[in-house]
Amino acid sequence: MKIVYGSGHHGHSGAMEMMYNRFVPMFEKPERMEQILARLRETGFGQVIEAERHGLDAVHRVHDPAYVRFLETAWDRWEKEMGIGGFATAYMFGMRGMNQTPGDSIQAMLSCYTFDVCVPIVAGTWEAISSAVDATLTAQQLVQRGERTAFALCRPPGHHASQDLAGGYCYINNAAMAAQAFRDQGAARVAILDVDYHHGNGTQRIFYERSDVLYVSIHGRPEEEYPFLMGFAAETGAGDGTGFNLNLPLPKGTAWNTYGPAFEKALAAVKAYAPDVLVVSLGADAYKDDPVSAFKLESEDFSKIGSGIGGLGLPTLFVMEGGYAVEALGVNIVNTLQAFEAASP
Ligand code: SP5
Ligand code: ZN
Repeated sequence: MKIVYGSGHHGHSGAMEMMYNRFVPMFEKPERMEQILARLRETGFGQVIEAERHGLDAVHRVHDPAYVRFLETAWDRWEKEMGIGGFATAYMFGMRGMNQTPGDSIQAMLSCYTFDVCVPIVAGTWEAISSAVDATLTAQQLVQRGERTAFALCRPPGHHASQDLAGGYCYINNAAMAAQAFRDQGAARVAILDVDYHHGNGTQRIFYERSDVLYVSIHGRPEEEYPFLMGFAAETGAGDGTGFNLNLPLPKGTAWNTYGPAFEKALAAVKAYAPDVLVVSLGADAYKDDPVSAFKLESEDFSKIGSGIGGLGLPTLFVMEGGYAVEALGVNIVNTLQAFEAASP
């Protein structure tokens, strides 16, 4: 399996995030990639290649160009307008039901284009975002040109980001962009299977009214887990997209005995849709020791996820999402990919 590494991510680091009652160093940090690369070297699995440069055309197919421009210029605007360093983050968010002027200031833009306090912007953020886009599109091209599979190993992740909103460590929705690229290059139907512990509210939003991209997600129940406002089972799509969004929320403490049956349902939904290609939003934060989540999957359970996906026999693009138990992250990701290959028909 070719693994396309977005190596330009290192400068996206050093910021803090809110953990309900205190500021902590961001969980979504460069060491995550190092751990996965180390495990790949240790096991000899896969062939790591560099991402090729791509422009922003594919990004603009799923994101508002003005939003993308904001991401690109936010750090410079912050430094110039605020005259301080640190990291750019919103001070307030949209005020529902009250008149407001979007404005052209960095504060107004942060308020308009972000939805939570987990998307800090530093000097290296845009380079990291572009690097993840390049890795994803390079891997997408490999599958488009006939490889059975490829893995985009990159950060920042993407599944919380929608057309014009960043949140949950995510700025550009890499998986959604890849799904759209497959559609634009001839696939009639694309399925996205999101096994990150969190609901991919951004991906759901992007494809909610469409029947040409199926979104299936297994995640912590929104009643008790981030992103709290979306990810309910009743959200099944709208308009043309009715019936093409499947949320499988599970309670805190979920281990394989509960996860397994939901995973089977997810696989069955993908199979029934009969897509031309599958995009997997691959997060490993359902792991038992993950610091931001509450499922109880073991490292061996990631092998079950990989073999279940491999058994579908579809051209499959894996795109990296979350996973913050850094010591185990390499093992969990590589277990998934190895089992996928072993189970592939
Ligand atoms: C891509 C991705 O995985 N984004 C996740 C963003 C989650 N941010 C909110 C985290 C909530 C922290 N929960 C703390 C639980 C403490 N045990
Ligand atoms: Zn997650």
